[in-house]
Amino acid sequence: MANERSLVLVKPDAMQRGLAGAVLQRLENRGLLLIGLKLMRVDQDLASRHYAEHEGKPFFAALVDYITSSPIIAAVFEGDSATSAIRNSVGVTNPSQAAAGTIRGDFGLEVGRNLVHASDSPESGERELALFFTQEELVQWSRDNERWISENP
Ligand code: IDP
Ligand code: MG
Repeated sequence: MANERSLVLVKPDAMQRGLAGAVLQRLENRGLLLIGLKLMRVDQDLASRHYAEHEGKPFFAALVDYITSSPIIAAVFEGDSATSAIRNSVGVTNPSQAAAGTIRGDFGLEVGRNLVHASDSPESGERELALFFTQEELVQWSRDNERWISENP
């Protein structure tokens, strides 16, 4: 799907460890277009809505505690195949299994401290970004060097 949009969260552990810049830089470096960015706290209500699919699972309470425990950075990236590109850069859910070179594989060890959230489908991306951003907060812009990032900009 052309011009997919994906929600990325720099989770509390990455914030506490001073890794926000490193996380965002890896996605920016790939050529994904940043169209939304904010530093914020996630409250219980937002956490429950964002992670609704995990309600009832054994780790749900710990997950809500984790995501609400410190400020996070919410970001929206746009691009062709943005969802899979970002998920590949993020690595698999459990950092101990994540490939070296991925964010989780390079910076994490445990599933409950896996540094970053990334939408798992274009549909999830649209649902999730609407929880974190208003339409007015998303910035439509284009880069002067787009043709050096995309063959068909
Ligand atoms: P994802 O973040 O790679 O998409 P999901 O399966 O959607 O992974 O799980 C959402 C989040 O819930 C994970 O990123 C992780 O923080 C947490 N989580 C998932 N599975 C476990 C678990 O088995 N124990 C503790 N936390 C978990
Ligand atoms: Mg997920």
